[in-house]
Amino acid sequence: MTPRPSHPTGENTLLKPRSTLTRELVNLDGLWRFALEDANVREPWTGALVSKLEAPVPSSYNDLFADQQIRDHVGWVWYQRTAWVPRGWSGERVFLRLDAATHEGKVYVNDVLVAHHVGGYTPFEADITEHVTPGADFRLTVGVNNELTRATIPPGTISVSQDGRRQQTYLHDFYNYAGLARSVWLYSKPERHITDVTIVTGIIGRTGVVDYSVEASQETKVRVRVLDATGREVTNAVGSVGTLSIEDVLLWRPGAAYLYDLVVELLDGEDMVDSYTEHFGVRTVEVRGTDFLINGEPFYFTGFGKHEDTAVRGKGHDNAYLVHDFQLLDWVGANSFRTSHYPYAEEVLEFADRHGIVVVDETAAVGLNLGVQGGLTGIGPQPTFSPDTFNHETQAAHAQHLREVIARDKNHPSVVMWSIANEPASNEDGAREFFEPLVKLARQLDPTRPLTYAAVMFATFQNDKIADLFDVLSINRYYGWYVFTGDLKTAEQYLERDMRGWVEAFGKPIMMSEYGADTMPGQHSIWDMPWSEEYQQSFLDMNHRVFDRIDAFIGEHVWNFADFQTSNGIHRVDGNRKGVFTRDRKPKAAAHSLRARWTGLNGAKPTEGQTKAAENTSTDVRAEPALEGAK
Ligand code: GCB
Repeated sequence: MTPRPSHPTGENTLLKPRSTLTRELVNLDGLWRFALEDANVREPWTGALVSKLEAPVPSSYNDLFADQQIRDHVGWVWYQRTAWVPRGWSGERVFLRLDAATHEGKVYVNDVLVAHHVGGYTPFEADITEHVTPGADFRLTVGVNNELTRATIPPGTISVSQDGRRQQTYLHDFYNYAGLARSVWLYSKPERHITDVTIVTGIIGRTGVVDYSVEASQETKVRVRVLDATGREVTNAVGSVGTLSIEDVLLWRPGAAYLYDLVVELLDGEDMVDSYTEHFGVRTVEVRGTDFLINGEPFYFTGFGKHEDTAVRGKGHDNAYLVHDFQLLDWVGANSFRTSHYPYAEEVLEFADRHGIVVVDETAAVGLNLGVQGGLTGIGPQPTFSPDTFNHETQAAHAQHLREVIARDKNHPSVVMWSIANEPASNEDGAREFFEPLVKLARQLDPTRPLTYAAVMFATFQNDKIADLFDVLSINRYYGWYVFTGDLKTAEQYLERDMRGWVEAFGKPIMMSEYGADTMPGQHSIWDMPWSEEYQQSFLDMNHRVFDRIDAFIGEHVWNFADFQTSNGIHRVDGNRKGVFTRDRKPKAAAHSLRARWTGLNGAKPTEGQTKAAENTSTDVRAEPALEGAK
């Protein structure tokens, strides 16, 4: 087996490739030759990949072919195409950038391995100048491996079946789609070039304060200019680190985005050596008491946990779905979403920046929890955090992933909070030792944004070991679905007691990061019948009654925006059906009731006038919840 590098090869920059005055960009999406690895299709790459199959980029490969072996494949697959280096690029440095290779990627230019990266949802690049010739073509071969292990984020386990097939299991329900699900780029940069730009904004009165810092491949004079949305220069400065002021600033606000451009130029005397433009918005984010403030004003999150998931293309990025999903978010009155359970394609964040949708940016650390398989108790047969289970190697992979996510997404105004894990075993011994250094690292990498993690049902306000390290309590709860199924009255009492317990124990803002009920469109009932469209509505209404009674509540993200594909399991009929929209984005009845609630709220905290007082507000609960049927 080839060694697994712990960090991207090449320059450690995750700046999105853009065409500018000094940089050119060639998109390499399209149909590539494709094959599973076998005795003939494998490294070293010294020739053509011989296969009848072609796979589109960007797309996951799993659902494309009528072949179970491909869908269930565990290991490497290979993609190949020919690419041309434009002849005008002589004297420039030539780079390849893969926006994602899920979960491990290797890149060959002709016969040379130029990049190797682990981590399926973050980009990596390689400087291939020495291996290509402007005006000539080259053979580009990309290997992608979908294996999840204890040393990957997300984690998983590989076993071998009795008949010798390798099988992948993992600790999250969404399907482990793999392949080149995001774009591939060939691009040029000048010899001396900008490698990183960081922008942090503040507001003093009517002035926007913009702290910037620029890194370059060689020390060179730096000039920065701020342009407003009409392209007019509003301020400028010289120096690689500095502060700019924008008088009468137009703020980036939820629902009313306004973006400026920071044009960064490297100068040699008066000659421009390199130029790169980063878009940014001026806004502040702060947690104060039990409020989440954007630009100093309390913000109430309405929206969803989403997935990158559509039929056939799996997690393949698709601009038509991007536009349509945001239209539906707007239609339903959602002001935000969480990138559950991995960082999404950069196009999604850029779209959110432009359209004023607020994002909780989550890492791919989903499933650091062996207890979820433990059923009734939530304590698995093995402890989650131990030398034999999730250990220093897992933690190192998580840390590296955090570095890459924050490096990639730090300048997006839409991103207001990092969620560093989904449903870890925060109730188990070892959780604090695992997470405390990661929290510290995240705060070093980005001191400006609040931190959260989504807490699993088994982590309660009494046994959770890490919540005090974070700024916002994000709670995933399924009262009325996995517990008290069909009994919303009891569910309401337990939910309220649970939420009030967190608020009293930690005194922090709290949001529901997941609540939802599987629903078959077309299933109807006059009773509280799970799976019916009416039950999904009543389930959400019950949750909202509780949220509206608790002052510290700062938001609600329904699980899930749309139905999505899962691994095989008896809980699932063609995937997870907790979508408020179907997988092809048709509204279930709950979409209409959410719309009525959220368009009324308009991003503000619910007030008494906006919500009906609950009929039954009693929190006198006698029995302990039976966790029977819990996942
Ligand atoms: C959860 C997970 C989410 C699942 C969901 C469910 O708690 O965070 O990934 O899809 O439950 O529907 O079971």
